[in-house]
Parts: sequence; structure tokens; C-alpha cells
Amino acid sequence: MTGVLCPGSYDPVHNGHLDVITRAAAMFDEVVVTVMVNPNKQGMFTVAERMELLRAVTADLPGVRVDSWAGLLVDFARTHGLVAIVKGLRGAADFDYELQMAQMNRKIGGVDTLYLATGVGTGYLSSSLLKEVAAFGGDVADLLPAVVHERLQQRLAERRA
Ligand code: COD
Repeated sequence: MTGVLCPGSYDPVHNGHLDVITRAAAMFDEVVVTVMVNPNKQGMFTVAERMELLRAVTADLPGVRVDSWAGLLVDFARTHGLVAIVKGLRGAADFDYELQMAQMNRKIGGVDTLYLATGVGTGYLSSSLLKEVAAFGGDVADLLPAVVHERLQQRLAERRA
């Protein structure tokens, strides 16, 4: 059984993430979508909320489960017997930092990183950009799963109240 992890902040999950997770699920027996906890970064959604949304939008994908981890990615991979990290690559802006992380993860943990080219039509998506556009009233409804869009609108309304 070959398992991989798809790590990220997922604050919140969007269609670009989901495309990568779906394609990874078609290639590997097990995909662990791992919400990485960053104690220095206050998100719009709590880790528990991000996991709940991820579970909702991946419920129909065989072999996919959702977890979280506070620590080094390579330690999560080793602890769970996962053979590789799978990530999406949007373009040149991602590349330098991703290369640095891939090499560091290989050096400190012996774990390789595989990159999937961003999906057709989702390369411009990022959680931070979507949150910014939505906060200013822009329409992002077709860029996020419906349940995520609904929760984003709720959270923005709570913040405005
Ligand atoms: N299309 C395709 N892929 C996408 C898109 C898109 N539109 N948007 C994002 N992605 C990919 C990203 O490339 C990433 O692979 C994944 O989806 C998650 O994205 P985000 O934005 O939710 O997550 P990031 O980039 O904030 O995640 C960074 C990590 C949490 C993975 C990183 O900081 C990390 O590994 N932290 C753990 C601590 C650690 O081990 N540090 C040492 C690293 S060497």
C-alpha cells in the first residue's frame, strides 16, 4: 500500500487544492491531507474548522483522510509510513521556495516531494487571495467548493458584525 501526504495550511481549501488532492487520490492507495499547524500564524479558520471542511469536500474520494500536525512534515511522513509529499505547483513564483523545501525535506528526512502541475484554470487561486477578494465583496463562489464558500461568507459576516 503506497501512501502519500498532501500538506498545507488549507485556510480554507479551494478548488486548486481539491484538484491536486483528487489527482493524487487517483494515483496512490492512501492520501493523507495534512493541515500543518503554524503557531505563529493566526488563520481565518481554526485547524479543526479547516479539517472539517476538508473532510466534507473529500468525503467521496477513496483512500483520502484528513489529519493535522504541529511539527516537521518529514516527522509526520515517517510516523505514518508515507512514502512521499505531493504538492501542487502554480508557476515560477512557487518554484524556488518549493525546491528549497523539497531539498530540505530530502536532507533531513529522506522524504521525496512530487509536484503536480496546477489544474487547468486553477493556477491563479490561493487561499489568501480568495479571502481578500471575498472580504471586499468580490464573487468567488465558483472558485471554492459550495460548503467552503458558505462558511467563508459566514465568517466574513461574523467579523463585520
Ligand atoms: N493549484 C495547485 N496547487 C495549489 C494551489 C493551486 N491554485 N494553491 C495551493 N496549492 C498547493 C500548494 O502548492 C501547496 O502544495 C498546497 O497546495 C497547500 O497550499 P497552502 O497555501 O494551503 O499551504 P502552504 O503553502 O501554506 O503550506 C506550506 C507548508 C505548511 C506545507 C509548509 O510551510 C510546511 O511544510 N510546514 C511544516 C513545517 C516544516 O516541516 N517545515 C520545514 C519545511 S522544509
